[in-house]
Amino acid sequence: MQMKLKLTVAASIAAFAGMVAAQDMVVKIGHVGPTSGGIAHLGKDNENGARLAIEELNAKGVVIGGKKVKLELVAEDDAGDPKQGTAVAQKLADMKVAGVIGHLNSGTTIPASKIYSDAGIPQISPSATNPKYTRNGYKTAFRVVADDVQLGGTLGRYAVDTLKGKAIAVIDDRTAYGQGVADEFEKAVKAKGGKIVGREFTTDKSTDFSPILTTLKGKKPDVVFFGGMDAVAGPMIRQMKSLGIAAKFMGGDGICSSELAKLAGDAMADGQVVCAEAGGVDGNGKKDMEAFNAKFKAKFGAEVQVYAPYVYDATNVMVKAMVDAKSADPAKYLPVLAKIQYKGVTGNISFDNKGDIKNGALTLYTYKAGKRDQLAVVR
Ligand code: ABU
Repeated sequence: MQMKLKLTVAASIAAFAGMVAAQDMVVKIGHVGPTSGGIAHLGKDNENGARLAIEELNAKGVVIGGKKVKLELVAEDDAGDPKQGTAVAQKLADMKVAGVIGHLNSGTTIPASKIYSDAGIPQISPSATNPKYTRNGYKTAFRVVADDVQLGGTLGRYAVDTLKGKAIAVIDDRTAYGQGVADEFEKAVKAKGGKIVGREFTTDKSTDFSPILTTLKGKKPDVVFFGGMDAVAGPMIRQMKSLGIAAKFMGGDGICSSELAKLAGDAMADGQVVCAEAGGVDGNGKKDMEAFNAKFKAKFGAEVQVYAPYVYDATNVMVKAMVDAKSADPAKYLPVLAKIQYKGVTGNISFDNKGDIKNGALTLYTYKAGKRDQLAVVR
């Protein structure tokens, strides 16, 4: 009899808990990146940054406007393709997600930003660096990393001042990111009095670079800059070695991944590659970033590629804005997001009136023994 009573009480408690859980407000947050195709490793890295943030927030418990909230990640794949990017953006807008973290590529982020703006949905890109993203006047567009003007400019000055490049060649993949960062690099090299000996083009899906590398070889470059992503840069470094081009190889954040060392294999000499991540921390901030990297590796069994910590922070920033605004309604939390002050694993985050991060940093890296090796954090 007593046992039966105990079971009935336990069942009632479970039913009540279920009722409470059922009443939790669900807030959907979209994440978009290329989780298929040549840079799927980067897309998954970003997506896992969002997943980690949302799991931790749900475990801690999020209350918005007095209501317990369950955050739900809606993870979408745009394959790095502008058309698929806008299709996925429209799907998220139709689903009325409360906000979007993404996309990863500038070429998808920029066209998608119009759709989010029209729908009034806040968007934070953790990695798209083409300046145009925040120059369209969309109040919904935010970015937690530096842009290509800063990236290309810093790398161009580094090529002339520090690497002492005398004959600098430039290649880009004709994407919004690759071409943009290469143009900024070239501008900075010329402003420093450096010499550009050649400019060649490829695509973000190419695998054979022999024709353009052979043309550049004749110009005897001591530095080759590539505007594009690691999946193309790795084989390009291999083919440079096969052709006997012993130049330094530079690139922006798109090549600056953990994966690049594997993609280039033994063709990459220690110190040969110099690249820059469009963010970074120094001093005491390094401990938090290292702790994040260790936690990420323990959970997903993979090194951070580039931007997982920026996605993690972007997700936390968006949810903090909802909590502070006491509402997940985009119209209500958007003005709070625009004025947010947040200290994350990637440093302090606040936005200027365009939606760009204030006082954004860059981290210059090289590779030694197949691992990224930090050279400097610059602002
Ligand atoms: N920023 C490098 C990778 C993403 C992009 O801007 O296309």
